[in-house]
Amino acid sequence: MFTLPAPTFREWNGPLTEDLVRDPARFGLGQLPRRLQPNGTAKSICGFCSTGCGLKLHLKDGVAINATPDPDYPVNLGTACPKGWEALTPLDAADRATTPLLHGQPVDWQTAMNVFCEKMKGVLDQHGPGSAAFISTGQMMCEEMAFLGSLTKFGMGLIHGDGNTRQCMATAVTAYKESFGFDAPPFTYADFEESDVMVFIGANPCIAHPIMWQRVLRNKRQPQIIVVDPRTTETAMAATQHYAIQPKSDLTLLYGIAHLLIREGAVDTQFVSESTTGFEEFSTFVQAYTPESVAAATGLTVAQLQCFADTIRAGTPRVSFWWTMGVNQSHQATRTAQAIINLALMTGNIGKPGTGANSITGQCNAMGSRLFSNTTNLIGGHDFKNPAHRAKIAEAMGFPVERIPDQPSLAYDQILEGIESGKIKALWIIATNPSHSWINQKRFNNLLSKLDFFVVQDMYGTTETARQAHLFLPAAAWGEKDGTFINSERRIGFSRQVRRAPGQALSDFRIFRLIAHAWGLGDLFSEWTSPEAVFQILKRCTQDQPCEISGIQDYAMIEKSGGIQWPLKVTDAAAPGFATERRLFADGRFFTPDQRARFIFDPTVPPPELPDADFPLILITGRGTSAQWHTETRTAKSEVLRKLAPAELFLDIHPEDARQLNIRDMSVVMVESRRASLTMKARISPGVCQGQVFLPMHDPRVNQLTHWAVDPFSRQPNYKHCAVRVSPSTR
Ligand SMILES: Nc1nc2c(c(=O)[nH]1)N[C@H]1C(S)=C(S)[C@@H](COP(=O)(O)OP(=O)(O)OC[C@H]3O[C@@H](n4cnc5c(=O)[nH]c(N)nc54)[C@H](O)[C@@H]3O)O[C@H]1N2
Ligand SMILES: Nc1nc2c(c(=O)[nH]1)N[C@H]1C(S)=C(S)[C@@H](COP(=O)(O)OP(=O)(O)OC[C@H]3O[C@@H](n4cnc5c(=O)[nH]c(N)nc54)[C@H](O)[C@@H]3O)O[C@H]1N2
Ligand code: SF4
Ligand SMILES: [Mo]
Repeated sequence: MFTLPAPTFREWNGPLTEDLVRDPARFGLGQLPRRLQPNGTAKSICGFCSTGCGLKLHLKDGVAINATPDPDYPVNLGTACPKGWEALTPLDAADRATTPLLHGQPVDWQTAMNVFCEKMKGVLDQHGPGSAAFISTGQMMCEEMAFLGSLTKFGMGLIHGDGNTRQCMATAVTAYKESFGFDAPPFTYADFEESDVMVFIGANPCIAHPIMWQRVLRNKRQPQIIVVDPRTTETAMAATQHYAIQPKSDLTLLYGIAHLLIREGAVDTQFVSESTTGFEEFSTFVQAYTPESVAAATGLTVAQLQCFADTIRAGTPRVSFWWTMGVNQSHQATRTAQAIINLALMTGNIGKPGTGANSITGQCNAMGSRLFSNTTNLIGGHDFKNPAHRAKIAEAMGFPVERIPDQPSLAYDQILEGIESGKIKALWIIATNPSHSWINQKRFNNLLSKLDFFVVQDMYGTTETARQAHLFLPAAAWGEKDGTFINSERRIGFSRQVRRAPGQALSDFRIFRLIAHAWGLGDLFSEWTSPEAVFQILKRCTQDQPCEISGIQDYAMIEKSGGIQWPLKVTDAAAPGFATERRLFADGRFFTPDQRARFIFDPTVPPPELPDADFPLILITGRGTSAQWHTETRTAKSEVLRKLAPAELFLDIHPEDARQLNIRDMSVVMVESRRASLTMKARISPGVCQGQVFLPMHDPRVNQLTHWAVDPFSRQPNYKHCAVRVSPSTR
């Protein structure tokens, strides 16, 4: 039996469980928020989407009982979507996890730690450092992600760990890094208000980012709004131009628009020559993308292509480009994101108000995960393979440099393939629910059964993933812990504790601390005492990086400023009345070695699973309503949010396809892909094009249908394109 090492943290000076029972507050158990007026209000940042709205939490006897939008926060200016108003409700759900569970049975933390260390060490000792992996999330605080990534990789000796941001933002990360030299979304939300033309590609902000959409509505410049989406979404309906392209033909479309702009001399030649490389090769490359061939591939007319090009041509004031999952979740996702970047570069729409090639993020802290999770990048946007970077991080953290691995992690899909092939034997999943949200769900669930040891850490023990865990660790949730989030526009916000965690649930931060202690790494992590102490370590790790935040003193400064966008150096912060909001690339200099942005491109190829005679329709998946969040572990707990969403799963199908298939509105249909068959009701909707059907991702069954395919550069799954057939159900 594994025994706990001698205590190394000051606050733990006796056997773990006894201490927890005797003085639970020292572990954050049942702890009340400090520093707050017991019946006053506290400010925090919403823990759902990446908009990062400010909320006011109204306290009674020190505990939050109600949430309202913060009128003073610069992001949301007094508004919130239904999820923000209902932010506290999921915390009170009856199925909140209150104890660790071993094979479904409640155990105490001491037992949980014993099992964790014994099993993980057993796997690592027997099969080597590559045999255990973790999957993290964009829904924990920066400090927690950094702790997890550092504990596992610098402490426990793991090599592989990735996050659910692979499902979501990996494409934008790869595209920005290659094109700009750093993962650097350049915009601020003020750009929504300052554009003359906004181009939304594969994005449905009316549903997925409703408060960003409020910022669009505040634009007083009577902007043109272009939406590129195969479906007539709520956002497309609000647009001035909607291009309902053939799914996954975006790359062809964007090359075709570049072709037209070049042909017509509508290029910002000064910006291109001073600030970019590769334009000549790009010009030659797009010659093949003639309007006629592009019209045929995208399903648009030549006149539509011309109208699109005319609207964004250089010399048009202030064009901004915005993209989300319709782009990131594609078979040629990285190149598509870069084709958007290329349009912004060639028209000189970058670094100025109302411009930019702007990726909108998904989860509340996906941006934090991109910088601080220590998964694909070494913490702070560094490179595991670079010896100087390893030395710098070792010094910033006070760790021996030998502890920093010199190879990056496998990507999420490769970790799963490693489990399938028997190379990876132990998996630890934190704050994500892949048994619902990963592609080709049956394959995913089958491979889990190959694990020798499977740990899940979640606020509910009832999720599809948690129910399969050997060991389950109960986590405190948003509102029950302190830490920072980084929103879509690079704004660091402070999210604070306003509730007690239930039962024995501990914040993820505390769980990582407990594990560090149990593993015998207390000395190594002796500085990692609180989220705020870790924030100071993270500041050191960003020194001299494009994302440097050394000028942010502490949490109090973040709160006082209404959030602060990176970068903020000490010298920036010293300037009187320093700007908390900043746009990148105003000087036309990028983060590449020659300080120029790069035109990157590749020929277009067809999607991996095309419709055919057996499976003639294309299935698109995405967000359903603004009241539903992903796998709905949280949003389904709110009666209010449940009422705002459909009670059952509907397949959206075009009237003509329905007529041909003899399907009536609201009749039961069977939807089959090569992976699974499901029954549900059909909803006849002209909002989808003929030959396509749509399903929201929130139903636990939908990913049984999807196809396991990833972009070769970002390794992000292609959730939005697979072949299905639909028939009236005989049941
Ligand atoms: N209410 C709510 N809000 C959320 C979330 C949520 O679950 N619920 N999740 C958050 C997260 S993590 C994310 S990543 C974001 C996602 O935000 P979005 O990306 O805006 O949402 P999706 O619905 O996944 O996809 C956007 C659109 O892409 C379109 N699309 C599909 N295929 C293609 C294609 O080939 N080309 C083009 N141009 N478009 C295509 C779809 O029709 C869809 O309308 O939302 C965030 N906000
Ligand atoms: N078909 C299809 N599938 C998709 C997509 C799509 O468009 N179509 N989109 C993909 C995208 S963009 C994303 S981001 C993923 C999202 O997929 P997931 O990450 O699997 O979805 P969530 O439901 O957000 O899962 C978060 C989990 O963390 C738990 N949790 C919440 N807060 C905390 C906390 O503080 N600590 C701990 N330990 N646990 C916590 C929640 O209870 C929940 O179980 O789905 C992807 N899947
Ligand atoms: S828009 Fe996003 S951040 Fe704002 S309240 Fe809604 S879920 Fe929260
Ligand atoms: Mo996402």
